[in-house]
Amino acid sequence: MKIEDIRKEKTLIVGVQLKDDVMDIDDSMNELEQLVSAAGGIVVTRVMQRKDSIDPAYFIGRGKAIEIKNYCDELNINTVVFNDELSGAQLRNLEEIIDKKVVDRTNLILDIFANRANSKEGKLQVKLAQLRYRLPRLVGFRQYLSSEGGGIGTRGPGEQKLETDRRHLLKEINNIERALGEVEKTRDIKRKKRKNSSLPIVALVGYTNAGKSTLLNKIMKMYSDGDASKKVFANDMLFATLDTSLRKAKLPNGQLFLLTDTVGFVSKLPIHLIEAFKGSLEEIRYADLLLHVVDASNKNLDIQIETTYNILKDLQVLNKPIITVFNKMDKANIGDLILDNRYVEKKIFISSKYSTNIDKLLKMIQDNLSTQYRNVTLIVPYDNQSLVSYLLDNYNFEYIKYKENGVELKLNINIADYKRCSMYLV
Ligand SMILES: Nc1nc2c(ncn2[C@@H]2O[C@H](COP(=O)(O)OP(=O)(O)OP(=O)(O)O)[C@@H](O)[C@H]2O)c(=O)[nH]1
Ligand SMILES: [Mg+2]
Repeated sequence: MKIEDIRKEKTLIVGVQLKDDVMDIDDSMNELEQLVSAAGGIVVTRVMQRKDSIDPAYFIGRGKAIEIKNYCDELNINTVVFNDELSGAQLRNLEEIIDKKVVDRTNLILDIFANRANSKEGKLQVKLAQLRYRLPRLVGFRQYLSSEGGGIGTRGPGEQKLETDRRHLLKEINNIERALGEVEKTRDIKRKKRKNSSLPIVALVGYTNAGKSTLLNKIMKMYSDGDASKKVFANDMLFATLDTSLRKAKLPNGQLFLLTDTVGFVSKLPIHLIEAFKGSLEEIRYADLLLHVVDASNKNLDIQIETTYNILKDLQVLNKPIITVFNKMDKANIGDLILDNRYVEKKIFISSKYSTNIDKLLKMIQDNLSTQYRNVTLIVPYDNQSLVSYLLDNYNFEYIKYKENGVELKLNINIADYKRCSMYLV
């Protein structure tokens, strides 16, 4: 163990492999270990069990639970993390036998989100998800919320004040829902403004750690329209990005577009979180094109692709054009990739880190957006200054000439604006 690891919360992780599980248990437990580390813990040991079905009372077998208790005592571990969501009864029964803090996968993910949320909206969304998760589990939680332990699974905005009383919880859920409604109104206004500016929106989506934020930063570095210094946070940890961010960039043909980064997905993403984040994930709904970023070096990429698609389906955005962007090709072998995946249609292989094929990707974005754009020459009369300034704000021009009868402009214009300007076409 490294010195900086000594202060980290020591955990034991538990996983069950059922017959029809698609993901190999070792890979699944590796991912859980990364999640624990994202929550600030360290995994001391893992316990796995193959089973035909889940035990309704203990999730694992009762004997296994006793075994876990013994490990914890021997290795001085205070936190046990399960790779699945547990019911209130299971939580309570397990805590009784193991006599340590028991955290399930859902609570672990909620905990990471609670730590990472930055914006007011993000914090509210996570808190709402936490309260909804805790509501049917009040009994299981009372024990360690009131203990001094704290740590993984107990964090969150205002957790000290978190009353375990049901009625109080319901009231709080209500308040947060109302506050979120207010925030959403402001976002709607922002979105309307954005829609009015009618720049096409390209959204980065995909599994956590696929490289979405790295790609956004790279595109901004190479194709930004103006300030390229506003980097988004990218890091080798799960859920580095929680807040949606939006940047303006420029296609090779000069056309401006908006690029948005979104929260990454993970398998078994808690339903409460998807629900709570639907608001900000809605940004994806307004996109004209989705870039599905895939970590090509991950051997479970087909499961990751499937997970992403299931969430996109949930968000009802599968009708949009999608380009599958196989990222991290510097670490992957093209021959190993599953290219006939039924979800993959348009595809490109890139490395965000080493800037490989970013230019080709931009060309591809351009081609996929351009069906909605036309190359035109306009002469706008001088008495329609507002249209001229609107066009100046939102487009790049091949040229601008000031003529006797008005301003002559050559540009790629979107269909909506094309209609608006049709009387000025040359
Ligand atoms: N080798 C290699 N590493 C990459 C590449 N692109 C990104 N990475 C690394 O992958 C890790 C995750 O990158 P992020 O950009 O934070 O991933 P993300 O998809 O935004 O992740 P979340 O925000 O957690 O959803 C970082 O350590 C990056 O440096 C690449 O092309 N090659
Ligand atoms: Mg990110």
